[in-house]
Amino acid sequence: MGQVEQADWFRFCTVDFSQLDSLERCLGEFARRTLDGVLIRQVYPAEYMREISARIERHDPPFYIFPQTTPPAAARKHKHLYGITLVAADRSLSEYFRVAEGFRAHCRELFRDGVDYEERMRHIFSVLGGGRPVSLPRNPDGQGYMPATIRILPAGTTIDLHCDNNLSHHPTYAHLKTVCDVSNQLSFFLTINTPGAGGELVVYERRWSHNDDAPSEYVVSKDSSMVEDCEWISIKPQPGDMILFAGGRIYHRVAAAQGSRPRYTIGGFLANGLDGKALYYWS
Ligand SMILES: O=C(O)CCC(=O)C(=O)O
Repeated sequence: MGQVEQADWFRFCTVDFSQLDSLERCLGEFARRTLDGVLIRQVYPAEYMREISARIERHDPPFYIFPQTTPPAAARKHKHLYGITLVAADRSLSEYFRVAEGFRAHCRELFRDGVDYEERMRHIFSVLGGGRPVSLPRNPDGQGYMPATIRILPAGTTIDLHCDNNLSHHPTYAHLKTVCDVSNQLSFFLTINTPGAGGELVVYERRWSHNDDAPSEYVVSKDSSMVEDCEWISIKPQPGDMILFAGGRIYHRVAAAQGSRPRYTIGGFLANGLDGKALYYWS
């Protein structure tokens, strides 16, 4: 089945950052499943994103690169992250929490002359959550989780088909599951740079079901045959735009980037605290 422009299976709205208040409490709609995604335009000016792209290109500040590559510049040819995700980290999580602390400092430095990235995300989530507090989860030792990762996709690379509810099967999610409802997590990312062509977020009509995963099995990417008969929509946010969508239960992928400029995004996940009050974000 082909692409559809508007779909009743993907309820989506687009607003300008200056109209953010019109999204007040929209997280309730995500919870009731009457909303599947929002695109917030110009969360940062496109011009500022060009400056942030140039810094990422220069590896300034010197973020931790995953996977580790020697020399660091060799990573450029391949898909890689600045920072590390919970599912990529080793089970002890000592590396994860160490990298998280460095990432937060580097991220503040990356946005040093604009609005701080974490501050802006927390503000947006708080408005969307009707004024609820927004926190970074912390482990029992008080160490903070990764607030986001920067995803770098050079030409030809993709993020394959997946559904983020599957991530919580990974053993490294054990503590996070005691803090927030990871089975209804939302995905968000801010686009820093778009490649010349490609790099769209493709969302499918297919919804996640427990039966899709072998019991408690985490898989990096799902077989594309799962969506071959499904309708789909592709979305290409522009630099400075942020998207938040129900990536926990909607199958999605990122199409191959093309051209000489890589695709840069920064993002993570958002979920309701089990106490019913706070919202939590992590990567
Ligand atoms: O484009 C990105 O940064 C990641 C998109 C994605 O697959 C996700 O948010 O789960």
